[in-house]
Amino acid sequence: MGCKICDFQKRLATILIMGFITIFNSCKPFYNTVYKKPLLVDAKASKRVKTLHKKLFYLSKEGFAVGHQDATAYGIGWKHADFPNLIKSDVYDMVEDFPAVYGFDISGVELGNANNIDGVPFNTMKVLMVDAYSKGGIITVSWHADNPKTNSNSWDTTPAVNEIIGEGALVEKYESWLSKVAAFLKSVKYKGREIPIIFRPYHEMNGGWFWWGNPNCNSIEYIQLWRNTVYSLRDKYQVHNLIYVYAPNKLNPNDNYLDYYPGDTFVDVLGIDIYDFQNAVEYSNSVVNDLGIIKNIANEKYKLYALTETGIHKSGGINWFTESSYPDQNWFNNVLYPNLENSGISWVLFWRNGSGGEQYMPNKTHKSEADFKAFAKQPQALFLKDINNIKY
Ligand code: BMA
Repeated sequence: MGCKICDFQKRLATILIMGFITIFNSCKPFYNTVYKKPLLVDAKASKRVKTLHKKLFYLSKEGFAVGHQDATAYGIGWKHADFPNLIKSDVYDMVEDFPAVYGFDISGVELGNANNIDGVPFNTMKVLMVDAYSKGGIITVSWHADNPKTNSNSWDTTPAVNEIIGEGALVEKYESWLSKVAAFLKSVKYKGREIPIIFRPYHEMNGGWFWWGNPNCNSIEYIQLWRNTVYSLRDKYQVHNLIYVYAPNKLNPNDNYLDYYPGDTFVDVLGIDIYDFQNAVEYSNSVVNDLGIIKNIANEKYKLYALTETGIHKSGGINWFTESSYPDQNWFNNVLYPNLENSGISWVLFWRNGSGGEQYMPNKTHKSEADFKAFAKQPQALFLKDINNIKY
């Protein structure tokens, strides 16, 4: 016959040990000597934002998260049609895993439109964002805002910034646009709370193709616009689920990365957009050079950094991936991976697989499918399952 008192003592001991383990785990400090407390733009950033920032930090020690713009919104030959029964993705079709980063663009939200510039309904976008977040995915949002002066699109380079800052005539109008941006970003909720979003507005400002870019807006105006946007979103509309990314386009010889930089207290992550215009050598040089510069700045400022847009591009909207003179079928392994390996970036985002000649990610049966599958197996290329396995 067993000793009841001994049994009781054993059970008590087990309960105490479990209790200690729980207390010990929950007391594990969020910050430590490796991951020091960052200076986030938003001092009131949600716990989820802080956790996302920490996740981006730790994953950059293992490799880089692989992202795709509009990953689940549409792809080659399909469009969120089967939604919500099926979440589809060109990446998943090739590698049986989702991207780790999901990009979305909120162009049109400022006008109260139902669909974004590429025909993605904002309601669908929200569900796709929440689905991605619930699976452990990272969400990033860009904003091809219309030109507030002309009401034409972002590529209308009529100067507008000086009218939406300071005493400008369109300040109120722009403020109402920001209120709609804020309302949308705050409305994306999972289990009742806002999901964390990496927000990358006013990108590629060192290029001349957007109304907020050089020379359509000078750096003083740009910085004011950026800061005002933060003041509105963060302070006026109390949006606390954002990580802010500053992302110029690839640096031309006379560009200084920090030319338009809004300041350390207004930027969380340093980004850059670099495309391969069918010149792998030039592309590699830019990636190595620009990421090298950003890495130094980021280390100095204790910030994260990322390759916020990339892919092979051909002006004129011809689908480069289906052309006979395709540049390098093994571009992902021959050109991209060697440049990104050990670069220290937190993520890379491939631009969208749209119709009408814009395809930056292969899809099933694409001539680079095998190459992409091999890329996905590279140790530092992290997809959704990989980032879910990282402890932080
Ligand atoms: C740009 C292009 C456009 C698109 C916009 C927003 O880079 O791809 O065709 O409308 O992004 O996604």
